[in-house]
Amino acid sequence: MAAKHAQGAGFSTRAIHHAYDPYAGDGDLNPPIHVSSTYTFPTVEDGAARFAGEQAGYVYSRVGNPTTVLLEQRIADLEGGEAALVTASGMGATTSLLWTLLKPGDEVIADKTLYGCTFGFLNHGLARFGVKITHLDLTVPENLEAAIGPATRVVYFESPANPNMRLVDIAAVAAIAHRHGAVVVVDNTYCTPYLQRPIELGADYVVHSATKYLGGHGDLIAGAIVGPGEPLTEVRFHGIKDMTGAVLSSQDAFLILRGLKTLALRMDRHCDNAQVIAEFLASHDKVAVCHYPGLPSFPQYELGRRQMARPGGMVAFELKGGIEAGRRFMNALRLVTRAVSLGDAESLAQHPASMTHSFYTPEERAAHLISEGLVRISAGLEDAADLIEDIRQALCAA
Ligand code: 7XF
Repeated sequence: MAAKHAQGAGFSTRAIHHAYDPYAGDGDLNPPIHVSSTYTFPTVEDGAARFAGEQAGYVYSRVGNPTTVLLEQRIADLEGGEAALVTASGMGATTSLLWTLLKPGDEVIADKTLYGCTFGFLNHGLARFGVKITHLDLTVPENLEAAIGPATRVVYFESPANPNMRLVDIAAVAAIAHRHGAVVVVDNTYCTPYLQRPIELGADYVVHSATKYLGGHGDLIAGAIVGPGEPLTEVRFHGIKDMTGAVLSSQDAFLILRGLKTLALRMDRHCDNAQVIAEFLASHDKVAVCHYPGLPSFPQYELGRRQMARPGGMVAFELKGGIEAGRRFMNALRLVTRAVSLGDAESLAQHPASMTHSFYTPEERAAHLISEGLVRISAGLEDAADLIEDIRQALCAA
């Protein structure tokens, strides 16, 4: 059966086949989309046994649906984790996990740079419920050793960080966190498991905005959590079922299953295009700095080569003319599309200080290493020559 043949197979084979047997059921090549919110019980005793967890079977789609469960099995396999949960958004993944792991009095140590709404959730959400939030520069793992204490329950970061591309040494940070009894959560949205597998490097949990590369086509909002089986069961029955209700629809789960089939192909093309864009920007005389882990000038180039298979599809840069030049550049773009989000077929450009990271105050952005003039490009799947031509003419206008 294809599902069995996929065991131990390569990444793309598993992304296409893992956990689904096309010869079973009606023989559908594609897994069917299960559209039931609720499931029937042959008898009242069966219903009670399913609620008690004593009988296998579905109960209600807020706790599981065959289409979303297949997606969970596939994502867990690709990330090298024991189990996964899919959620209604990337924020649904982070919030469902942290609401489950934390209690008042606990501390979260997070990197200085985080996606804007994650920063908002920690500092304006969790902090109101008695959780202490500490931001450190985790690009220097020794900073964690100096600050971690008995109340530190979670160490949380993105690598590369959105939007400034700073990398965190996952293995080094995990080793310190584990010595002190804390768990490590890595937001792997920028990389996907094709480029980086944090659990294999020592992280305990991975979260994703599946809205991005995993879905890959800009047509849905979704998230995922990967981690050890038993704690994730608690996240399913507590964090998702009771606290956030951030349940993914089976229709969107199907679209992500479809997206995963081409994940490796797409990621390679995103990386190819990003490398060309980054090299072009880095050599342009209007550009002050270009942040991309595939440039030898990138301060953490060696770390990137060690923990990422390739440098990814995201590029950030600053123009010598600062924020005003950045605005002129963005407004002059014709092919690269002005929009937030990332990981779509279309190349997208956005200005973090006024868009994705506008949830930080200007003072917070300065303290968290997000400069006002930074422009972010998500390299799409178009022809590199057309992207360079557009970026070249927009730089002229800047
Ligand atoms: O809830 P979402 O699916 O939008 O995912 C939240 C999220 C979590 N982690 C990272 C690293 C993310 O980049 C995101 C969403 N970021 C978009 C962006 O940076 O363009 C959101 C547009 S405001």
